[in-house]
Amino acid sequence: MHMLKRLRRVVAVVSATALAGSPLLMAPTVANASSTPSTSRAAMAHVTATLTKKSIKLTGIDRLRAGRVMLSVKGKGVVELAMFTAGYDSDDFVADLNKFGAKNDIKALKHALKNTQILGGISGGGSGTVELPKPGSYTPFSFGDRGLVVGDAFVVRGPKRTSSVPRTDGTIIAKRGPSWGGASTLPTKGRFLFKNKRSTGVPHFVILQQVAEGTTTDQVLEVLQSDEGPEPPWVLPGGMETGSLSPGRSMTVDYDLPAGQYVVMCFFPDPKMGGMPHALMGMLEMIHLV
Ligand SMILES: [Cu+2]
Repeated sequence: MHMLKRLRRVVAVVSATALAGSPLLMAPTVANASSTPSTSRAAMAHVTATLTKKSIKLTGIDRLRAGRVMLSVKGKGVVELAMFTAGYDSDDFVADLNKFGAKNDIKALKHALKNTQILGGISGGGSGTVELPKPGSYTPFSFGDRGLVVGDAFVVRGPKRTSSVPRTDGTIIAKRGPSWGGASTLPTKGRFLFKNKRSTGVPHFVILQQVAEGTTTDQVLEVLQSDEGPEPPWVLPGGMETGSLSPGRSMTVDYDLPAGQYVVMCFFPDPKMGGMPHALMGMLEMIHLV
């Protein structure tokens, strides 16, 4: 999906009363995002999520232990994993996010975030690793065109498995500001570590959007802030996105993208800024895939 369409949808939701029944955020998969075949068949458990319009089915969850697991996703959209606090469940999550989506109800967004740890997620066709921090119940979910899809919860048991982060080719770090840190160049194909620093206090996700060489973050911001207008010529077809991470969490993402310049963005709605997507608060950075 094109950057502008995607952003405008987020902005529309954030500012909107007109979208009842069309909960929350964000974007389906971008073309070109694809997974690197898994080479390490080591001890790490492998969960596969299959996303349809109405459901998320998981395999590989029997006798799963806490710790890092490989996650592969099939279907159109991003499948993310959540862990809820005691007394809060997926019905509450859906209700809060629908309230936020329909009426920009910031209280509902804050309530959801207070009770939910988002542990990362992977786009359809992709793979990566996420960490299930402790024994307990985990719930898969996905935001799509038709709203929020939630799958059945699954239980993981302890003791936690010692699971090291796989080797990565670079790091993308969400920092306070909100802003980006980490690598300024990555290979065109490989695996990056995405880390959300605890000090950010809010979830973040990664969108990589290919842009023409020399495009500036000011140019991107200007376009994101405008409601109208054609897709600018510097928007190029390469791109991918991840699911969100709560503060202090990390995930790894396998990717394979065309070489060139990319803008790194996050559109997570900021609860302290009236639900403004982080990119509009300046969470934009240019990197190169070489
Ligand atoms: Cu963000």
